[in-house]
Amino acid sequence: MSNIEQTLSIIKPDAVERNLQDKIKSEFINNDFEIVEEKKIHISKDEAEIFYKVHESKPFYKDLCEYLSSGPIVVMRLQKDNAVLENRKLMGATNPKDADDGTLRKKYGISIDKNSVHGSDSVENAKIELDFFFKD
Ligand code: IDP
Ligand code: MG
Repeated sequence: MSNIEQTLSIIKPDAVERNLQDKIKSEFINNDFEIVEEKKIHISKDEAEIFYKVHESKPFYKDLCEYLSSGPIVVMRLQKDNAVLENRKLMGATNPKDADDGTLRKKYGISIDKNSVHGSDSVENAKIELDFFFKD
């Protein structure tokens, strides 16, 4: 049975800065994701703090919010069968050093903070995160 889901993907500032957005977008398309909506934006630190609120208590929270608001990002509404899990698999581990060969973070990530992509971690969070960027 099919289980079509949507999930949020973000191409983070380190990847946009290196002009990797087309390469990363073709990885999604080649892996049968549909890019339903996308936009290139530059969010403020306040917006990043709301987006990453779940990490508020972490020691890296401030740096993380400064980083996500440090330059343009590309946000995408991705759709596929089991999109949330499939995107997490394609992204690879949080730390590019630990990511499997062939994953986006292994191929493009620089470090644990500059790891090139974000992906929602559950169907519930995907809804919240998609609403945050694509209110319609
Ligand atoms: P995820 O992006 O793989 O879901 P999370 O644990 O949700 O990982 O963390 C969100 C983001 O915070 C990561 O993508 C990474 O950029 C950053 N981050 C996570 N852990 C650390 C850390 O220990 N030091 C610095 N940055 C971190
Ligand atoms: Mg996460």
